[in-house]
Amino acid sequence: MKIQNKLINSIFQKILLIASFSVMFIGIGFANTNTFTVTNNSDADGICSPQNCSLRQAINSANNNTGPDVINFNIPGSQRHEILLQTVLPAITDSVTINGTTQPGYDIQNGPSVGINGQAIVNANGCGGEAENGVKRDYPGLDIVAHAPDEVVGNDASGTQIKAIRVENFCVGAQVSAGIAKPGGTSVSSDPIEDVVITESLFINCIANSAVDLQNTLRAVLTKNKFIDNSDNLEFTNSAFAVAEESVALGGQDSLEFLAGTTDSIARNNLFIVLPTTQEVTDFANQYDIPELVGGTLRNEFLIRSGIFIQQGASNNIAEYNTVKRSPTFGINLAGAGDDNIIRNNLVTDSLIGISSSDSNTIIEGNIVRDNLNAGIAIAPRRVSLGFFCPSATVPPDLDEDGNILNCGYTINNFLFRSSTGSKVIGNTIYQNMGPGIVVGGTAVSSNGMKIATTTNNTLSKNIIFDNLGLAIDLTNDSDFVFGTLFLGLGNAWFATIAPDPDGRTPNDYLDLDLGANNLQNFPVLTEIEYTKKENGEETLKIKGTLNSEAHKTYRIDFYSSENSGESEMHIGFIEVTTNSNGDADDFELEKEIEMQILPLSHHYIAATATEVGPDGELLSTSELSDSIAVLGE
Ligand SMILES: [Ca+2]
Ligand SMILES: [Ca+2]
Ligand SMILES: [Ca+2]
Ligand SMILES: [Ca+2]
Repeated sequence: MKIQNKLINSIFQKILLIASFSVMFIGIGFANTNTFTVTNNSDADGICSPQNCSLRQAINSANNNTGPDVINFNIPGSQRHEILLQTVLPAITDSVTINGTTQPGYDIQNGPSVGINGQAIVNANGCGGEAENGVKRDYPGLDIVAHAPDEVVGNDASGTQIKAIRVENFCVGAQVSAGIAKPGGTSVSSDPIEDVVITESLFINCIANSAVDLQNTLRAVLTKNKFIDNSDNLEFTNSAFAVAEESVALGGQDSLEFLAGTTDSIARNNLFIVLPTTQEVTDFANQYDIPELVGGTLRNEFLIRSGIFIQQGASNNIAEYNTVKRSPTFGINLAGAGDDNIIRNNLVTDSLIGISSSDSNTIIEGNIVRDNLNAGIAIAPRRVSLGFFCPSATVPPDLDEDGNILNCGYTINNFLFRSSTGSKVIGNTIYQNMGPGIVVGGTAVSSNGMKIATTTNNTLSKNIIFDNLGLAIDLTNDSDFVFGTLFLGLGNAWFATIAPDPDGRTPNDYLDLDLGANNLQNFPVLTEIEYTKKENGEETLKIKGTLNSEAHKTYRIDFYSSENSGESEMHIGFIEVTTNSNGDADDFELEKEIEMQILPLSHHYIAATATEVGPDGELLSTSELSDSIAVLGE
């Protein structure tokens, strides 16, 4: 009997459990998920009703209704609809999908057909200054925070999606804040937020650290967005597994930044034109209905810097398949960042320097780097000058009328130095740059003349380098050849000092005892090429040479053929040699059958590099390119 009772009780409990699960399921599936449809472009406050609903009312209602909701649009009229906000919208504190593609007449080619405009807020309140209570003025457009400050039980903005919304004329004053969509809230200490998606949206004239500022996000995805004339476009801070792809940015002081603590994130298939032409601006403005920019130039060029900027300890990120054009500093810049970032298969053109790194273990691979005003690719130490550095908005700086920092709360007058070691620059195509193809160098020197940071163990291999004004590869100890950054808080200044042709060929020295960029690795000396044509028509080349470097070490000699001397158009093979006690690897020899695939008939010149091989077979510092010798004599 006892057993039977127990069984009955158990069955009863199971039924209760199932019943309660059903209630929960119904609760999530039906009772709590609402669709709020915006029916007008007013800025009315309150809550949303089916007949009369502003975007502000829809956000209020979605926030109040715990659990994911949907905000759709059905505003009468086929023209583009603009919601002129008088005050900032309520922060999004609960998961919501704001879907601009639902507005009748939406066409992805024409961009968002609904949008918010913050001009009246900026007109009334100014931007970037300091309010009376000492709190920075923040007027973001769409502010996505983890949850409400009063922590409504169950509220969580994770999973929020913004689709096809035009976001225009907003301003965020505080340093850490975003322009417009800022998941994670106004400071980096806010709670993390997951799975935020921002797609097909258009950000215009948003003055802030960034038009889209992702902080403390996991797995955020930004796809097919457009950015024009913002002071910055897109930033990741303390984020992981984020993706920014298929977006276009015209202007922006840094088009895309991976900042402090950002890891395992990807920027892919984006087009960043840092200094667009008038025609490019006009085309974009016509397509997206920005009449004030037609025939003109961007308004926010004053702080323009790089296309992709990875800094402040961001590690293990990837930038791939992006096109970066016309940066007045660096197309892609890894500066004082974390390590182990990968820059691959990008096209970088018409910038001051195409790709630069002052970090460790950067992989720069398969990029096309051409038509840059100085070097194509530069690996160098970095001197970071910290004049007034305001690292946190919790210490708001005093500003003058022009936004220049008068007092930062605290200041650091110091220089930071950073070496650049262990990078792999492999398989890039580098041509028509106005300086060296690849430059490795710069010994950073302290104010009292001490050499502090040099750049070593960077491997340069299988790069296609031709038609540059400087050397194919230049190792230099020119102490002027350092990259500097001067942080002035909101008044960021930026400088990059680099000589277009740092010091030319660095002579070999006996036993290679000299130090500096890549330890000023000695290059091989090619001595002879033997060309043989056998009776069966088979053609072979024997390339002979010598290397003097450190004693009892192993070096890899890479051979390249080219149409012109001083270039490396095609990698044709390599051998490893070991030096004796005099540092000599005499009379090494590479024998190669000539095949069209490996040596086109026009390739009359052979040159080589030497790369130190470490004890475990790892490739370390690479030399400059040797003098070329002609295959068949001159
Ligand atoms: Ca909700
Ligand atoms: Ca040199
Ligand atoms: Ca040397
Ligand atoms: Ca040396």
